[in-house]
Amino acid sequence: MAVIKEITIPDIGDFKSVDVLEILVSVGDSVKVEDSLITVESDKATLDIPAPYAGVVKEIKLKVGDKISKGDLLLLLEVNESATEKTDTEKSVAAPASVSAPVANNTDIPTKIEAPKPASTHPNGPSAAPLAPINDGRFRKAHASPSVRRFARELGADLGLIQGRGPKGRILKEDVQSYIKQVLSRSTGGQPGLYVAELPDIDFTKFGETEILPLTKINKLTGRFLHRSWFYVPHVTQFDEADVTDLEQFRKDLNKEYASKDVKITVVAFLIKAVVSALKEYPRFNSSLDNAQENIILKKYYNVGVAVDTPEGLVVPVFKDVDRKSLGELAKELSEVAERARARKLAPHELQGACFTISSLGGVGGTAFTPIVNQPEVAILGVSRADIKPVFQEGVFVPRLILPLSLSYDHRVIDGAQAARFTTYLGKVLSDARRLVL
Ligand code: CAO
Repeated sequence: MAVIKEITIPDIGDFKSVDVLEILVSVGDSVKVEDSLITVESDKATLDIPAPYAGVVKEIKLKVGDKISKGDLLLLLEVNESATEKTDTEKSVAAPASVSAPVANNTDIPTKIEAPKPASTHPNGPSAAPLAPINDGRFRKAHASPSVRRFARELGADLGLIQGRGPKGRILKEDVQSYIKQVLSRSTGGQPGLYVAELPDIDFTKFGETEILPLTKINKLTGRFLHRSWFYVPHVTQFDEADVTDLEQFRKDLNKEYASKDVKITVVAFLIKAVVSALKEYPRFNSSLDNAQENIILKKYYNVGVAVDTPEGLVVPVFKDVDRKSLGELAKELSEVAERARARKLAPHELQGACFTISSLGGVGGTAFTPIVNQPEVAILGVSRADIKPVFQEGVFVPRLILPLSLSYDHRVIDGAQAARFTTYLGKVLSDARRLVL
């Protein structure tokens, strides 16, 4: 006889109040004992919660993003009563099915999901596109749930080569599928696939003393996003200079006025204003390329990300609707948000929805750099330290404060001439600061 069983979160050891990352079943699905039901993630690892019985999913009581702990109700499962008398094997699955950690030095990596190594060519035969052989180190470091790891192993897909489109860059089952499709389609098109040579595991202690410094969570997440952008976006960087002599004087004057309001007008606040003006003049810079690479999605809102250097690594909070904010409001928000970023107190929504990013290293130094486009945006403005330079004006050299600009852009969306026009325009508005605040 069929009965409805309440399936709760089993004892998952150190995992308390962890995030539900993925729900792996839907209402109406039939599951077998040990099939993965959901994936959760803590700071250290991801793990799948398995089905303790075989049955049909009747109702799901959680959603992605919920925080769960032992005993929380997961779902209602219709099971045959005889199946609820657990066998010895079934009892052993009260604990999570498998755990995987994105951290390279984590020792909890399960051996039970390790499948035999695939051959270096796809099983379809010698004419099929070569799949790069799985590099175990790279595979282990990839951010994916145990079920996706198992799936990738079965297909012989190296997770280390796959770009994740899930939350926090996690690799989803669909990402593995589209990777395989891509490799296969390359073979049918007669084009050679992108074959990345394996990274050798090097024992540096052979050459001298070393120390292991684990990357922070932010380092790892940022690294994945940057790598993805670097991989997909054909980058070009346009360098230019803006004469900010008058802007700097204006900023100093304003700061005298604002001193009593406890707000410091920074260079970055002006840069945000200048960027909005340039995005309005050149709307193609306020766009994204769709994944099919068929259309450009133009945005009619103005959200600007600003890279903030924190002790844990680089974060990019997003300042929303900056076209509607005054210079004073932007300056205040910038200092408040940068402070919270450094204290790791930003909410996820504060890091989303940017149209364009500014990376200012002006407070640190340097003359130019080549920032990586924060994909799906199509351009990023790098700003270096302003310096006094001699500028030839009306027959004489005069000292002017010159701000170096480095605009990296996605060459699939933006042509070189457009980029040069964009930075020329930026230079013009930055040299005429009063127009910016009108
Ligand atoms: N030229 C000359 N001086 C500059 C300048 C520039 N382009 N930009 C800032 N400065 C000055 C400021 O005026 C300030 O001087 P005072 O204290 O005398 O007024 C000083 O440098 C410090 O500025 P700051 O950089 O701390 O503050 P900011 O408001 O200009 O920038 C923020 C804020 C959050 C952008 C910055 O603190 C930061 O984190 N920058 C690093 C971003 C980064 O890491 N990018 C790299 C990403 S790519 O790997």
